[in-house]
Amino acid sequence: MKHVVFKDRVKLYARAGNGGRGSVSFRREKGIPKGGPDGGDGGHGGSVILRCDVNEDSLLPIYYQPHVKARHAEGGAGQNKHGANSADCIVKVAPGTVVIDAETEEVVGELTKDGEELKICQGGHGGLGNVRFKSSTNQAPRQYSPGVEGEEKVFWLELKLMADVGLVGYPNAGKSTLLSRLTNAHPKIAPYPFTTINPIVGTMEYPNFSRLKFADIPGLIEGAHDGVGLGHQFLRHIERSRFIIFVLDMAGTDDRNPTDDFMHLKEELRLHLDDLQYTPYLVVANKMDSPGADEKLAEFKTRTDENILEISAELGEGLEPIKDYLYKHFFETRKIIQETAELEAELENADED
Ligand SMILES: Nc1nc2c(ncn2[C@@H]2O[C@H](COP(=O)(O)OP(=O)(O)OP(=O)(O)O)[C@@H](O)[C@H]2O)c(=O)[nH]1
Ligand SMILES: [Mg+2]
Repeated sequence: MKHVVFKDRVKLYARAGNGGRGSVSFRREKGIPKGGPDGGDGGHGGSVILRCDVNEDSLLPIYYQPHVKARHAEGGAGQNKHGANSADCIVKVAPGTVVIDAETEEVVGELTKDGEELKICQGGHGGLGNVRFKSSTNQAPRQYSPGVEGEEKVFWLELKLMADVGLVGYPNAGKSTLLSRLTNAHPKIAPYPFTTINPIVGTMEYPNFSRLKFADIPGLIEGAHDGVGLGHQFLRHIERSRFIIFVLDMAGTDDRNPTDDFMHLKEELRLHLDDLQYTPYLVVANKMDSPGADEKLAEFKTRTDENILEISAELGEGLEPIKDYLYKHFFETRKIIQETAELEAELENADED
């Protein structure tokens, strides 16, 4: 079997810097025989901070370099010198990264917006120098405190792609072919199942420069919600899609029935996450150029009352209606909502006058 690396869930070992040790020192100057304590505090250790960066699109850099550390701070010194703080260690992550404490399995947070930060390991506080322990009864203290140790933790980072449209279908249905036709992406296309093993994102641009991001999600099969065919990993990506396109294989490759496929797919999504049944969707009948496709389409229409668009991704036929549908859904509906809101605001103002 092919060696498969899933880059959408990786481990991160993070360690913050220790605080510097407080100093024990006494003033020594000409003419001042018994100088008081002057040991400064230690510096503060750097923290480990994740920063969301839109230029990152995978967890691959972390997969290859899973250990991140902030440096330890410097100790304090005589003449009340504060030790230097150490810099934070900044780790760039892609938008859609979810951070999970590997020990407790708790979700610590997630980063979605460019520049957003999440502190995952707190740097240690600097220790106190002996000058801090001076009192009326203790004029020459020798006490100090060591710096606090920086936190050290292990995390799982999961990447949920954030796409406008997720392409969902059985293996071989032609999802990647469709992605390559609609967007700038160049996914691998082949006549065997599970060609796509990592989710891929492509961007479609309309003549007026409006853009939609598509995610090509690896083929789903029954039981995916239970982890069959690595289903869990893929279903996670669908959660974030604002719209779903079900791609059905009207050639019925491997003796499958596209109407049954459609019902299974919807059920898998619902079983994975109840809310997924409310994501708006479109059904496309792909491979309408193949023999027997018409009968399968007719069966679909008798067994369901879904609207279905007929296409041949391979021949690039029937794609305009998909683009138009999505344009209306994403841009015009939104515009109408906005215009209605503006109109209402205007009317309200008019009432007040
Ligand atoms: N006849 C015909 N074949 C198609 C069409 N679209 C895709 N195919 C073929 O179907 C096979 C599978 O296509 P892919 O795009 O790799 O399918 P996929 O859904 O991405 O498959 P996985 O990544 O394995 O889940 C390839 O051999 C394609 O050339 C179509 O419209 N008509
Ligand atoms: Mg594919």
